[in-house]
Amino acid sequence: MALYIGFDSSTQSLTATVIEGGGKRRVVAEQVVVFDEMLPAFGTTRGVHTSADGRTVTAPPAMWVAALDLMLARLRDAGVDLSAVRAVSGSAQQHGSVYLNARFGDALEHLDAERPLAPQLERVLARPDAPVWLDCSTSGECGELTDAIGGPGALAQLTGSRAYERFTAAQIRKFARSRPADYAATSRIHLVSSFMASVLCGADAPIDPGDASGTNLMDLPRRAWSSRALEATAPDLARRLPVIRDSWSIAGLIAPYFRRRYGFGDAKVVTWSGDNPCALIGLGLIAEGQLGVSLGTSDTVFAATPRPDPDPSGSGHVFASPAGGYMALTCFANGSLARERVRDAYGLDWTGFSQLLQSTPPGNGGALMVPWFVPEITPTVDVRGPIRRELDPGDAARNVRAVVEGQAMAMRLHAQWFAPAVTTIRATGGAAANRAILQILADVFDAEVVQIAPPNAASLGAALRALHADHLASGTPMPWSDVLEGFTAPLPNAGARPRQSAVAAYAALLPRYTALIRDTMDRSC
Ligand code: XUL
Repeated sequence: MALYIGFDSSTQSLTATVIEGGGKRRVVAEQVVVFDEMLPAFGTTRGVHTSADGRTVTAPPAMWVAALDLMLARLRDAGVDLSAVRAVSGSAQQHGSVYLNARFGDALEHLDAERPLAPQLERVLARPDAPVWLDCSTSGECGELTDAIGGPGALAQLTGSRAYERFTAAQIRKFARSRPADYAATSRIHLVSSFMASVLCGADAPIDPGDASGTNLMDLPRRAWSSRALEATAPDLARRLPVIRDSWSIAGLIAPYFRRRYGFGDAKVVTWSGDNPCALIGLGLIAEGQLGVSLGTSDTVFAATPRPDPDPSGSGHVFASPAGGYMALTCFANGSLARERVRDAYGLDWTGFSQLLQSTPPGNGGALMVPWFVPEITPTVDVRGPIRRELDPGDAARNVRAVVEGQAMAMRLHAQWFAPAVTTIRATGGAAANRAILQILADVFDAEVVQIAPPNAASLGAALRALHADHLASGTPMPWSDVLEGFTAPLPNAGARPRQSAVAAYAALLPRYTALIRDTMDRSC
């Protein structure tokens, strides 16, 4: 039996999807470690620490490695034969950066299998907290980086995105300037993905082009660090960054720590990638033509694309795809964060939320919500909302519908630059289990929404990447279509088809929604 593990180290949890890659091709196990609940000592709320003004958002890397220990113990105790694992890979929340001192390499080489990981690695962190993608405290740094490269268009042409607060370049610049002594003591800066891969293989792992695209530091067409962007960011940055290697490269064999403690054999560690690039694979979107929607802590919409052409409006991103080629993506910070705020405000659970959603008509009788509960990424605004029109804050049912409709209409608007006409949407993420939410997406996009069987496309995508890379490294390469076979087919009788009366209601509502966003932005400037 040949097993492959895909991890997803995301904002609120660590997921592992274990697949059998031989003749049977099936998901063997899926486990989730929820940070707040299962690792309460780290004191996170929804996986992060947030400053009083809501702008600085960090998470402790020690928590992510503690979750890895917990996860492997759970997989072993659930009867997964870890000695049969041929390769592991992973997906991680994008943009976050981990700052390590000169003792990092030595600590990785000498991990004691009798003791847990977190206390052994805490002392190698040059800062105990890592800035994560929800951080929006670096507007000044973004402006400086943009000016140094010659404007937002030039930076997007070079790196795939204009400067974004959460992207790694702005975060590194802020750290280097505000804490120069700690920056001087930092010998290595990893992304969450390459940090986790380094721990697994016991040595510095490379960064893949998919996740490096979320740094504003990589020359996207060349898939190599851009010396201009590095110089504009912080002094002596090149020697602090790991190398960029193909997403299918082998970072190393799994470290002795994991062999002794959990019973792994010679498992390969395949370079990790970002959660969105991995979700692209896990949803089976290796060729152009279909749209992926991930309804997680962030909501993202994405699709494979052959060329690295940036969004002309400047609000989306182009990333390298881990299958080769590129992916276009738009990210919204107010994903499940906004849905949960509405659910909690009316004292509902998810069943109650769905019931109320189904009790109201498409278009909500004209009631609208722009669901900006935390500062939004797309469009980039610091407005705290939500903003309501013709919507009574006391009306639970209409507020539930308004948050989901507002999110779906925002996705439609901001996916237009790369997907003007969509026929099929592949959905993943926690909220994709909710049929009523999928129905709204189908009606707003006038497209069929399908679901794949494993609930977490990012960890499945990581497992599939491990399978693909293992075959390549073993001299038996497998085309992507064969890798995906049996794993990413749409589930029968799931998902949603557009209903023409609802499609018409949203076609009428969309211009009003666009005007409401424009009005709000004009007032906030
Ligand atoms: C993408 C982004 C988020 C994180 C969430 O640009 O910021 O989707 O990757 O994990």
